Parts: sequence; structure tokens; C-alpha cells
Amino acid sequence: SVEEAAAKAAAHLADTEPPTIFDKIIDKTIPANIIYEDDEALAFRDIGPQAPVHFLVIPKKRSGLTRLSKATEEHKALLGHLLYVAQLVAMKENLGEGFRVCINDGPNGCQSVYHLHLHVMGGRQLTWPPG
Ligand code: IU
Repeated sequence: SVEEAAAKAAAHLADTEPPTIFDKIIDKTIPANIIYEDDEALAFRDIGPQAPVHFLVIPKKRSGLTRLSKATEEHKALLGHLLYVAQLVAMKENLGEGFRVCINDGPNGCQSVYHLHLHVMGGRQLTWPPG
């Protein structure tokens, strides 16, 4: 049935991992410098900026996405939306000369917060490759 399919999808996307500090930023129990918000996404300035402009774009519902490598077919629209928001806010932040979007995944990717987030950095000449 439709109900069974919905329940199965919800279970599949359920968060079994512990909440992170980003949940408190989303529910506004700890302050953050929020620069964009819609029904699905939130963007706020990184507390340890690596460039003159450095903000994070996160899904408001983690939906099982502790890290990018947990993505399934069900996440495709959300992933597209987050990338769209990244450029939307980058343009609002006057990063028309260019910027970088980065996702750190897992230990080798140097991920520290297990709630999917896109880093958006700009406002200076960036170099390549990153460390
Ligand atoms: P990472 O990709 O998981 O390593 O990035 C986590 C980022 O979250 C990192 O750049 C931190 O500076 C940033 N951050 C934050 O902006 N606010 C916080 O309360 C915490 C981390 I904890």
C-alpha cells in the first residue's frame, strides 16, 4: 500500500546516529549567524572561517545523511537543492568572481560534524589542491 511504502521510506531515512550541534543551530537553541533559511535548508557562517566568506549549507532534517556517502536515490532532490542554495547564497555574498563548494566525508575527508554540510568559501584567491 501507499502507507506501507511511505513507512518503509521513512524508516530507511531515519536517523539512528546521535544528534549533532547542528540540530541545536537548526532549532535555534544555540545561536549561529544564519544567512539563509527555507523549508529544507539552512545556511550559516562557519565559526572557524577558512576564507573571508565561509558558510555552511545544511539540510534542516538530517534524513540519515550523517555523511554524503550515506546518500540514496531518495536523497537526490535534497542534494540538488543544497547545491542550488550554495550558489544562491554565494551570489548574495558577492562571490561572483568565484568560490569553492566542498563536502568533507568521513575520517579521511576530515569530517568532524556528522550532519551533512556543504562548505562554501570565497572572497579571496583560493589555491588548488586543498590539503
Ligand atoms: P567538517 O567538514 O565536518 O570538518 O566541518 C565542520 C565545520 O563546522 C567546521 O568548519 C567548523 O568550524 C564548523 N562548525 C561551526 O560552524 N559551528 C559549530 O558550532 C561547530 C562547527 I562544533
